[in-house]
Amino acid sequence: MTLNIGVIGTGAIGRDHIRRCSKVLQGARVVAVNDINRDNAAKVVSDLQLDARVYDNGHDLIKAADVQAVLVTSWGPSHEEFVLAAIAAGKPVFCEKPLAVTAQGCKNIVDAEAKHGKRLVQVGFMRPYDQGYRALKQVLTSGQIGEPLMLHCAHRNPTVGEAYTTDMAITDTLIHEIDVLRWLLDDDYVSVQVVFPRKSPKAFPHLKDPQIVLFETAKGTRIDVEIFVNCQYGYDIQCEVVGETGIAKLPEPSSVQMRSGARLSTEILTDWKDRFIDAYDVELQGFINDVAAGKLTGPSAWDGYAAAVTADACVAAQLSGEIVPVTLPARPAFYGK
Ligand code: NAD
Ligand code: NAI
Ligand code: ISE
Repeated sequence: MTLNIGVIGTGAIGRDHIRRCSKVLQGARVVAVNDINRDNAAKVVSDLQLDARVYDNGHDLIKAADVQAVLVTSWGPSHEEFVLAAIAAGKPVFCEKPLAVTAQGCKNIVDAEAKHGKRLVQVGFMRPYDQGYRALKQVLTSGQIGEPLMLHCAHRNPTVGEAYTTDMAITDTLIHEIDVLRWLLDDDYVSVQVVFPRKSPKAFPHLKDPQIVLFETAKGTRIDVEIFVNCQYGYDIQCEVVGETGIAKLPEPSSVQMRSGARLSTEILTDWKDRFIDAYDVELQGFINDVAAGKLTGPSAWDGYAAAVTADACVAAQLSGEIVPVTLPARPAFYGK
């Protein structure tokens, strides 16, 4: 069976996901595309030589009879509306992070999905599909370094555009760590504080960059995450776990070591598309397979909600400078353990 997919949002990641659904993955094809900028959508169809119809709005695409599943890759503030419409149409939907830009928006989705009675939503949190994070989790669960006591993490982008604002460091960037560290540690956050170091002159005047986010978890683990989105030198994701008896570090992406010009060097990637390319393939193939099997198993709307509750607390902590509690309601039975 081939799954007919409709894609809303044909920007950077929308185009990349369309490419992988059309050229890399098995069991799916893109039959419909939409973007608020129609030329963007039409260009993807011609560039990739797709047999796909361009829709003038996302809601018509969702309702189209030949669209069996929906990919939402438009910008964050539009996600909630499209995911709710897909649920109303009873169609499985893969939504890029964030599921919605506020916790209330995610709660609306969780409530609609529960009312529908069956999981229809997968959120594009791809890091738990990354081989490096999986290997790190394996080390932690094997007990080789004892219980985790502290984590030192960094999320660095070379540059960001002028539209990127201080709160997006949380809702767009840190949201990946918020999700993956909860999964890695099998723990929940209880409080957060944000501190602002000296500002980089490379950032636009309205943006506070870098930032340091300090979490405490229910088990008492302390986490510091540096977010630095104008670091200039590369796309760099770091995660070091300090345990009772040792230290475990996220592996670097593999790269050829060079001796040249009196230097020993390895390459650092510069684009998020390359850093997690395999993880994106695995997460989306998982979605396609799960839709065919009739049961979604990837990151759920509840995971999207849990991340958004934490993100709301982080944004409040940015504004107040105080330590802000993170309070997550108990997970409903609908979403499993
Ligand atoms: P982008 O700005 O390049 O592309 C977004 C596209 O969506 C644009 O073409 C825009 O015109 C379109 N769009 C916006 N609102 C729309 C609407 N209401 N209906 C239809 N189209 C709409 O952004 P991007 O980098 O591709 O990011 C898109 C989403 O993917 C974001 O939510 C982002 O957080 C997420 N993302 C996730 C990852 C990841 O690592 N998982 C990486 C990049 C982006
Ligand atoms: P982008 O800006 O390149 O693309 C966004 C696209 O959405 C644009 O083409 C825009 O025209 C379109 N769009 C916006 N509003 C729309 C609407 N109402 N209807 C239809 N189209 C609309 O952004 P990018 O980088 O592709 O990010 C898109 C989403 O993907 C974001 O939510 C972002 O957070 C997420 N993302 C996820 C990544 C990941 O690693 N999982 C990496 C990068 C982005
Ligand atoms: C982008 O949307 C992503 O998801 C990238 O993974 C992240 O590094 C970047 O900061 C976001 O803007």
